[in-house]
Amino acid sequence: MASEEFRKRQQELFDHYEALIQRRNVPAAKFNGIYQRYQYPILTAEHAPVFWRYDLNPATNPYLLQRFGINATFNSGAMKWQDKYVLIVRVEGWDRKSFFAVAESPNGIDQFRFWDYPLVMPETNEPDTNVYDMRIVPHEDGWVYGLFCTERKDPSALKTDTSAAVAQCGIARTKDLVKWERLPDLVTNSGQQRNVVLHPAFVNGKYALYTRPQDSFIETGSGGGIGLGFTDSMEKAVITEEAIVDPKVYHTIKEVKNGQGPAPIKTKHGWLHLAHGVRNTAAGLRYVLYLFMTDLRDLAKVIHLPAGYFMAPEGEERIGDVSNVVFSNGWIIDDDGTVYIYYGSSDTRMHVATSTIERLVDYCMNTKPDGLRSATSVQVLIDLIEKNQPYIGKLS
Ligand code: M1P
Repeated sequence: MASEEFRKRQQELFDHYEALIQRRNVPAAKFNGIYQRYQYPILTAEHAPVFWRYDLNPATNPYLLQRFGINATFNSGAMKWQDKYVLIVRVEGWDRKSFFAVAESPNGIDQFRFWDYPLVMPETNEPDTNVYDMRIVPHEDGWVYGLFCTERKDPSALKTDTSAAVAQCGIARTKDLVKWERLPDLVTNSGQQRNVVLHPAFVNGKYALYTRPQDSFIETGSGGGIGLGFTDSMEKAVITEEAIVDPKVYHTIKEVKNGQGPAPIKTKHGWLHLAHGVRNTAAGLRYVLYLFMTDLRDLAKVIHLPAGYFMAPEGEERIGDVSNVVFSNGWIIDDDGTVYIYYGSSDTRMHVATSTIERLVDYCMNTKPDGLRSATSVQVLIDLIEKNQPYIGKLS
């Protein structure tokens, strides 16, 4: 029999949870014309159902203690599924293990509610220590693929080194987002892979994958850049050659490393890509998002690459478990051209920003590329000021 206090606290937990889920999101005050941020994060650790976190039986949990702690909900794959906006969320427990769980919303900007059970991801013969950052892609072959990072302890690490890991690309597929078939991990020539993304269409009868070859777990070393490779099959995916499509570049937002975000969107002007770029600072790594476009006929050819970042961490986004990070591995495009950009901030929570295909393509095609020197940036600014002379101080 539950105590009065137990019942009261239980009621508070349910009320708090329901109020959080029902809270309507509102556009943030600031708007840069490119995309609209929203005031509230769409998912936080507190969005995890009460029945995931508490044993609700007063006989086995008389003090109503939290039994399964959720630390963060971030870096989510995204797709439209049966008219709902669904995220395959990276949920991380207090034990530091990440797993996937589906959250759905009726409108893409608020009321995200987790499905009752987390996703059960089958393992290969080599069990995963940690899985995260799924890119979910409905491919033209009829399957919905989830490509994610699988992390295992580095078998060649010294005994004293208890943090060295090997990251590789795990692959699974589904028809209903509930039952997943695990396929063998991607095989490439690179010792480590993260941020591998399946292109949604066949290319010359092959599956195309964006990769991110790297030498060690954190450092990309010689392999930095977004690569592109092809495989005949996803049931035994092997990439023998990776062409670097978008390299890391000195003194840019992707000086240290970069990685493809979600699968690119096809537009009439080219494939639209969202990616993250990383640079180093005295305060540690800084992760920002950027956009670029590739040729419709030649996926390896970058045709538009605006200078700098498209989105950088702001306000509370700047702070979390790994501060100064925005990271995206999911976006949804609606039939009316609205784009929902889902991004995680500082490895802690999820947000949405909205835009349209027209605005994002305009941004890509009409923002100057990086001239790679201060002087070239100054010239771009002067050109704009001069172009603006007839309009300064007047409303158009
Ligand atoms: O902690 C920041 C990000 O670090 C990794 O990204 P990358 O492979 O580009 O360094 C990922 O672990 C990502 O999940 C994380 O947000």
